[in-house]
Amino acid sequence: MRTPIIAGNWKLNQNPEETTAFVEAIKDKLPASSKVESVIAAPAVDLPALLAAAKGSELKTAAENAYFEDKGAFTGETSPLVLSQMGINYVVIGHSERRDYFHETDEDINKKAHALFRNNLTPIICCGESLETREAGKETEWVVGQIKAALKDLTAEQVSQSVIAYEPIWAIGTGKTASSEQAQEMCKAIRDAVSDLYNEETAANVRIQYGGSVKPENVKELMAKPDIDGGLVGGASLEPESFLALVNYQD
Ligand code: G2H
Repeated sequence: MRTPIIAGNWKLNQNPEETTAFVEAIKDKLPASSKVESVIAAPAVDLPALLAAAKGSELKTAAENAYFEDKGAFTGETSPLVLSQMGINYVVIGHSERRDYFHETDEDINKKAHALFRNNLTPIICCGESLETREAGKETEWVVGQIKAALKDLTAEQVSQSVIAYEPIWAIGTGKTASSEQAQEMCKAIRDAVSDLYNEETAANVRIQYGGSVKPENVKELMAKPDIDGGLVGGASLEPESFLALVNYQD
């Protein structure tokens, strides 16, 4: 009942010309979005090119970040209001790179989630533990804490529509994937936490992705797990062939 969602997260890669060429190469080979949702999250400067090229295709679009205010004296930020006016579908918030390098807090991420819903955008809310936290055996407590903070004061209906991405920091860009069992275990813990915070129906609706060195070789095994509804993919989303292999994992 949950539609799988595979999202490429390009990070600080690709320019507008490369964005157009990428979408042209994939757009006629994507699965129907009712079967698997295919999403590209691109840098803000590439979004007009992404939207123009994706128009009329099955590809959904995402920004990699947005601010929690719609407008004002916030030099260098990206407005969620304008992303919505442009026709963007999703916004990634709370990626570990934003938390680490740009000092984003759980409170910022919660404010961003509210700002997105205020503007009819859907958040992809990232969470995940460091190697240190996992080695201390505190990973579930840590991740559930991040989720509780991110969802604070959202309604059950908003959480039902949300996407949560579990990305263990030690598996990001390292080539080290969490085993499908480790990924499933945490995605289930997140779903259980949503059930405790809201109700079973909300937990059954929220889509949970795994991220961290997802590639064509491991996507099938991860997607076969009952609580993994998708992938948030960095490195392996940068080449059209590889992205197509990911979104067409059911074939
Ligand atoms: C995790 C992921 C994309 P990669 O950051 O969000 O990147 O697939 O390169 O590990």
